Amino acid sequence: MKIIDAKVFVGGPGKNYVTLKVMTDQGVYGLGDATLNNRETLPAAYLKDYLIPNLIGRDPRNSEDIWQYFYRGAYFRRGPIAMAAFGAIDMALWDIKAKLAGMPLYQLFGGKSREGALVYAHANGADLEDLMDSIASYQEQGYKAVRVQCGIPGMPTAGYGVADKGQADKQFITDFSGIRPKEEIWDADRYMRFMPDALSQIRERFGAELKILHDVHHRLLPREAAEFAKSVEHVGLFWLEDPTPADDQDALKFLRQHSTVPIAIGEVFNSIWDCKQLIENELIDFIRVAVTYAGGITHVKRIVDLAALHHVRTGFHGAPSHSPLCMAAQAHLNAWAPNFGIQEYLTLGTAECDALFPSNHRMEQGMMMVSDEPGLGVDFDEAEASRYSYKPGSHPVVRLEDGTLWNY
Ligand code: GCO
Ligand code: MG
Repeated sequence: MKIIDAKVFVGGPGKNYVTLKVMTDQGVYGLGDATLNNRETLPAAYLKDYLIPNLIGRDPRNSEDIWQYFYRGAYFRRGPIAMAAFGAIDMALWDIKAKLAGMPLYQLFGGKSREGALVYAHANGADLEDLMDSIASYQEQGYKAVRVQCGIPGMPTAGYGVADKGQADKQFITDFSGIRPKEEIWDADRYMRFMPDALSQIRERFGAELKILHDVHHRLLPREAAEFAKSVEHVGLFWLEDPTPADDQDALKFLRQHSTVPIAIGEVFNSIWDCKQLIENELIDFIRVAVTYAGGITHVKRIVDLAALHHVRTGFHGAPSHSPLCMAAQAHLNAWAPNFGIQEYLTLGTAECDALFPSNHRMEQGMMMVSDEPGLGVDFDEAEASRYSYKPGSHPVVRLEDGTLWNY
């Protein structure tokens, strides 16, 4: 069996999905995702200029050897662009393998460990009142877990993950007004004064059952993060996400000495080497890698297995920018993983997106139900794809009030 061709498509409804289609001489094809948010053209170029010419002619069933060939063959290790490109090929090859077996992908990992995967939605508000309404609306839709982000009084710009007043139900996607990032202001003192009490009020209003998550988005210093974590312990958070940038993995030891709040880190990591120390030293409780950004199923499954040895559960990244193909790969891992924790979920569900990526993956009462179709269980409509093209966009950058550059 041989790979005879592969094509890359860039575009989508309000996003720049990078979709790889790998064709074989037996008519079976596989789909993979290389959507690196805000840098989408780069994995697409890597795929087209280097990887695809070296993929044609290979046996698609040898997904391990092909992964090693590209990873080791690059000589220069890791990096989000390369790992997203390898990830797309890897996903497509697992899709082919499972289609050949006539089984949904999770069967090749060891079958189902659960019927549905718990997901969390994104509630937000320009102020606490808006945020409370947003949480209530997700609860009404059946969500059992909600990430809560709130505008901070006195802070000149809204803050991470927060929409304008009355706009909380708008999905957060990239700003497509151009390639030059907007700027936001961060003020740790105002945040530290406001957010712990806001979280307490949310717990009081919604009661003990709601799983509450909060994302600091890499903005605190290690000492501030420890103080913050300590001050929200009584809230009983499901997790506190990215309290510090985590480039300095040792810094998390300090936080751990001061608080038992569950910590989730890893959405910006792209290899097992980025999280090995955090996992082995048991400095985190949830690993947040995404199958696309971290080299595909072959590599992420290794991370999940390492995490399982250290009581670290999964909480895969699933921001609005993630393609349904990445979400499907994660749905199959979620169905199997003995150490599954939760899944961030925002992608599926718009009519245009469903038309581009038809699938039977579905949501039921705050749980993601995996498709039983052979393979990843997602198709790609090329005629729909021809309606979309690449749109330049960017994440904001963040500064302190005096102009110092900070972490988005
Ligand atoms: C999350 C993330 C995202 C990122 C985005 C960057 O927890 O979902 O923090 O919102 O900001 O994925 O591309
Ligand atoms: Mg995050």
